[in-house]
Amino acid sequence: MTDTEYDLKAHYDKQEYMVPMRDGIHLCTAVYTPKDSTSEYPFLFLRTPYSIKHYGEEYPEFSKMAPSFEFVKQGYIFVFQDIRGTYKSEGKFVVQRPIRNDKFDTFAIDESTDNFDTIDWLLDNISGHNGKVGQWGISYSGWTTVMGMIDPHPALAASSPQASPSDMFIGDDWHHNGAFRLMYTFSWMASTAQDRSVTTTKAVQAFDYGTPWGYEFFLNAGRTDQLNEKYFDGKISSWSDFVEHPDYDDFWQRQVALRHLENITHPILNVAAWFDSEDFYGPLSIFQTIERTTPDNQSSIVIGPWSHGGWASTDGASLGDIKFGSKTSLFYQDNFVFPFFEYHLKGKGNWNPAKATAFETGNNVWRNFDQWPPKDLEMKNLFFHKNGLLSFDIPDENSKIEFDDYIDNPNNPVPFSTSIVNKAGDIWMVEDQRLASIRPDVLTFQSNILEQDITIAGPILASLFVSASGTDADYFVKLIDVLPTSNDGPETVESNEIDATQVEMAGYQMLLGVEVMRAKYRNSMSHPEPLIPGKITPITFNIWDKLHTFKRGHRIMVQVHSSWFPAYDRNPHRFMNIYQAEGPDYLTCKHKIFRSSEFPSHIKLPVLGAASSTR
Ligand code: PG9
Repeated sequence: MTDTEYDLKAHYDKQEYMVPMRDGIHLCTAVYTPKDSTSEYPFLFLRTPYSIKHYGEEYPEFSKMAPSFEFVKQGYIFVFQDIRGTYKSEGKFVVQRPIRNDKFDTFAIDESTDNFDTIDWLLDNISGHNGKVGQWGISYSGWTTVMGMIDPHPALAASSPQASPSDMFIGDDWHHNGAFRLMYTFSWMASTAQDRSVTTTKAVQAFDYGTPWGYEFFLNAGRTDQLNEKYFDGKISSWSDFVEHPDYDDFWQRQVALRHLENITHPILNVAAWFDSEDFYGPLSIFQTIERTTPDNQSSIVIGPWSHGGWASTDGASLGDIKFGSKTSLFYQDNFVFPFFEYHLKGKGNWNPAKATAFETGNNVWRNFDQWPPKDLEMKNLFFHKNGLLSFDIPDENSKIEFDDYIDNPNNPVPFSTSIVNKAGDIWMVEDQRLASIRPDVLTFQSNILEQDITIAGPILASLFVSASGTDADYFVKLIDVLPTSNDGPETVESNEIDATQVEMAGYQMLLGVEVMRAKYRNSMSHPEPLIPGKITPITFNIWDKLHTFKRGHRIMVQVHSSWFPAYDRNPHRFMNIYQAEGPDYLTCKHKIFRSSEFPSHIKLPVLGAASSTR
């Protein structure tokens, strides 16, 4: 039998149940049980707000059942549930419902109690199980997996949260360092968060943007705080909740999953992707929090060169124009997620992973580390210099007039991608930055041609000294790997980088990492402070982790700019509630980025010593 011939109905029975929760609400739950009754099987559980999709007697494609086909072949009891308030489940949907305040209130509910109550019900009502439950899910379902890890049911034997957000104000779907991710949040809310009055099996009608070009749509969309009324007849109450909380207040802090991750002692497999445009901060911070709070944990992380969920939806051999030399998703499926659950739920095979396994882009190899970030890192400063040079030498000019400047016009913001789209996707996370480099509102610094490989492993920090003519501003910092051009000399060019099929890659500026800081949050996300026009101000922030080798013959590039639209909303350059900004509020702003010995703007690279990992 080949994978494509597999007949799910011949191997699995299906039942759909309305499972009661402790407050009397029922959640729609589909259970697929192996027909083979000679063995007992563990549950593999997934909870989603996006619909279990196949209701009644309908079966999904077998490839949609599990993290890989191997699970289906080996036999599990697959359980899928619409979470509270979504699709066929009763109750009210609350986007990322916070953990209940009072854990002693026996009727208080949240996603963690719904998780617990469902597992309890499954154990009592489904026959043929072995008493063990594994839970997994990507993104929102990764987050519900994390909720299940909080005060877990004793039968929960293994959890794999994959690309789960952890903090929606700091670094996941809705905001990064307080800057609002306009395009993504709008499309997500339009499809997932519309208030409903009755249970349904149908998705809402796709939103009609009236143009394929999101840049144009959002430039003309109007005040962010009025978009719910304007486009959705006020039916997205979460949009209104969001815009009523422009700063990092209790509304946002109560949703932070990390606050509840204590004593997580059961086995955990965290999964993250280097080029995840939605949730990279989440899985990394979840892993790191468990490391900190639970010294005797059984948690590990695998980080691959994928887009959001790409390890389950692609073979992982490439992303956009970038090739990774092997099918990295299949490597992960066969060596991580399948053995993890087989071992912990069935006692089969072995599970003894490194604490962190990460794919090194640039060199295209998997590496094992006994901690993340690895030991033996040397933080090396890469300074901005005149004429767009980036160098490890500290600038020697001791002058306040050593700076580069640009004017950001919010009515002509820097586009986040060259694609004409109104939903972002992920390819922009590795997109060629050449078109950004030539814009006058983007500053570009690049190193000389590297004479030897430089491998970085861990968090990259941006440290800017800026002044602005306005009272608020955004600063985006991008780290880029510049591939050799034929002018760089044949001896510096790896033969597999510029070949007949990849000529366009010569000089390619591959985006590697990017982050923004909304300047009013530079000292506190909860207590914004204006910039003082013209005053030199330090702004530092994390542009998060990478494992990457800049190869000999390449250059390292950094770009700095002040808009990236419509991935992020525009900063009006006025200290105000940006959700209320409209036409005349948007001012052009002159930005200066300083590069003297007194104000040495730079990025800090975590340079890896040779002996810190195994391959
Ligand atoms: N990144 C999406 C999400 C996760 C959690 C909350 C809201 C959105 C997702 O892909 O599910």
